[in-house]
Amino acid sequence: MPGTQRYLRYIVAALICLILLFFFTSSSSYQTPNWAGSRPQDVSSEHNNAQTPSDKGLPQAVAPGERMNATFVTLARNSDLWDIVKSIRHVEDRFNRKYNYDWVFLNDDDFNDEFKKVTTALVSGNTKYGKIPTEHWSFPDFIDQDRAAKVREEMKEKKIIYGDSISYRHMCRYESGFFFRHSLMLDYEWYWRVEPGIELYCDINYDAFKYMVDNKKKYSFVISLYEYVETIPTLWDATKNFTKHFPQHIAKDNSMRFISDDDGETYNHCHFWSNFEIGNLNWLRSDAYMDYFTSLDHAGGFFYERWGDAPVHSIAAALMLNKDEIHFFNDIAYYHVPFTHCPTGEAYRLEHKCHCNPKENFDWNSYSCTSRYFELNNIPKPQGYEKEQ
Ligand SMILES: Nc1nc2c(ncn2[C@@H]2O[C@H](COP(=O)(O)OP(=O)(O)OP(=O)(O)O)[C@@H](O)[C@H]2O)c(=O)[nH]1
Ligand SMILES: [Mg+2]
Repeated sequence: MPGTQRYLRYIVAALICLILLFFFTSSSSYQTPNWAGSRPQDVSSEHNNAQTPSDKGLPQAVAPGERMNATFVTLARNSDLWDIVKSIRHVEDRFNRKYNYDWVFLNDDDFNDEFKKVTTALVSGNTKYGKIPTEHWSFPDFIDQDRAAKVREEMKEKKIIYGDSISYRHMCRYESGFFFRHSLMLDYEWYWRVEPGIELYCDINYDAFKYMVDNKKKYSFVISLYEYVETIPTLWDATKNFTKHFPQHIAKDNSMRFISDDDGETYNHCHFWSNFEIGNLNWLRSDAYMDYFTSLDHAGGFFYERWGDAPVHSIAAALMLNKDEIHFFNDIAYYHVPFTHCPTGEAYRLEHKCHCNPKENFDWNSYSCTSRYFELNNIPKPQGYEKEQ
């Protein structure tokens, strides 16, 4: 009997060992292959369907209401692609994904397929691509090319920025007198200019174009500053020549005090920085503006000096529009190298998810002209501006 009992004990112990062995081996073989195998399987099935939850896209948060007859407009080369896509991303994320306005791209060359494909993918509105006619991007016949070449040499020696560039001069002349007449732009009444490499720092939760329409604005800015004097030595003489011949184009309630400290005798070099503009195309197409551009063009300073479109647009707006037709978009927080407009006032910045550093705001810097705009228009400066001076 004791022998039988011992056998039974051996059998029970062996059974227990077998059960334990089965339990351990089966649990590890259950976990390991499934853990290791399930994820690659899931991933590959996602790839097969080419659809992750985010691929399906979030519902579009499109703002209700009417749209203005407006477009974004960008002058660019194919080589600007990877800088303009950054700008588009900012504009879409902060504003246009809710409004879906069109975007016109202009170039003195043909845009290539890559440029068109990538920008079209990013813009929520329709995209249009235009080639600039050669006669809008070349030396007019009344320009003495030898004289222009000599000036470029001199400016190169003086190290004036873009002083030796022909294409920069064509660009400034084009932005001054032609972009609003391009056939693609004729469909629109309002434009918002966007350059490569800009940033928008705050949400824009209303239609800036509609603001312009509803408030009878014609031109707007976010940054103003003094122009580099060497690029425009005779621009003011040419302007005075224009005002003498076309006094009828000067607005009664103009902003002369923004651009001159001596009632028009001399130019103080203040201008609105035109790499950002929201404006009215019909104003630029008006006789008043066109007479100004034509008289400046014949004076030759786009080529014999290096007149920029910023002082040209600004002087025109200051003289030919009434004060209340020019708007400062304090709420459009903006960067174009090297200056930032970051709205003054913490409450606004927090509410609009701004990501600019208020210490970098240029508005109240001594090199900015924006204080003059506030004073001229009797607008109180925002609370806290002193701390940003
Ligand atoms: N198609 C075309 N576009 C140009 C040319 N030169 C400049 N642009 C565009 O004209 C606008 C102004 O040129 P920018 O080079 O930005 O001039 P800027 O703003 O004075 O100077 P930075 O931005 O500091 O270089 C931008 O939208 C450029 O993409 C050109 O030769 N051809
Ligand atoms: Mg630029």
